[in-house]
Amino acid sequence: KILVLGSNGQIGTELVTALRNTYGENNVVACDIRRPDYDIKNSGPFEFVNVLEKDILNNIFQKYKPTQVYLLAALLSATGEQNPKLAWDLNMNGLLNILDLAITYKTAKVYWPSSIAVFGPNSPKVNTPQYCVMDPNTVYGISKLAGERWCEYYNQKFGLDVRSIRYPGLISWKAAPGGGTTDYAIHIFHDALTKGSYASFLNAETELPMMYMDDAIRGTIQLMDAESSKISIRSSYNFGGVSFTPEVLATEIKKHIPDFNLTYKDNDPRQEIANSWPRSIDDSFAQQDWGWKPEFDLSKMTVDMLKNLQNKS
Ligand code: VAH
Repeated sequence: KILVLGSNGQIGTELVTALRNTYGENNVVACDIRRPDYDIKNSGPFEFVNVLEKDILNNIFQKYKPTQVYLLAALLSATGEQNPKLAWDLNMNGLLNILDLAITYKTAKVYWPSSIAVFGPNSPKVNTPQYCVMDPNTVYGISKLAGERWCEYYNQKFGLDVRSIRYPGLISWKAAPGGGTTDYAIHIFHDALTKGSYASFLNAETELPMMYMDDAIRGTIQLMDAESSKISIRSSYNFGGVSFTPEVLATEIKKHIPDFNLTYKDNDPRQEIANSWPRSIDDSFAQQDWGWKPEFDLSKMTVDMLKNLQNKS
């Protein structure tokens, strides 16, 4: 059995579907603190799980004896800044609970997402390398950097096969985003279609590393399927897709919606978070170790987002 904890989130929603397509619906157990409210087709097994309740978690491991566990439950950057102690508690103790139970129940593989949020103001901004100064100044980033250290520790000390990717901002249409700084790049598409305009909370020059969800899901499964001997990074892999600013994204959208109008809101706290992050990522380790290669550039992503959002509404 495969457990996906945080199955209702932006990544979890799509990862559950992808894993069920590969391993069979009844072999992937969706776990979250609330039932999926989006998709009645998601009829596979579901468990109410709070990753901070170790006794409930222990019962779930006991019941399913999972061969793989994906821990996606977390508070993201913007929400985390509104609730720092909860963000630290959930992101950190949730991970430690899973790492311990994976050892106890001899789980073959564990997946845990990190983020470009582990980089900070003094990290190199362009083509940020796998190894460099990392001074994250959001609780989310601090928890992800600490989490990476713990993952590598459990691999080295206990031989746990835990794998991780530093996701850039992820763009998708199936599930709503959850409190991230990069979410402007999702809302802009919804508003372009429904209102013909969007007011961005990040300024025109804010270039951030982004990736289409299809690429992120494919890369995640590619990493999990790779031979363990090929995995040279046990903290978390840099992962690059495409970098752009709100201005560049709006220009791309205008190719399809010519009178789309982008405006800017200032004084949003997310601007400060975005300013601390890289503009682009060097993911040569992922390319070399397990053959990573993105498929969606900005133009292909824009076409796919607009097409699917139009069909969805
Ligand atoms: C966030 N979408 O904005 C997440 C992600 C790199 C960004 O970690 O917090």
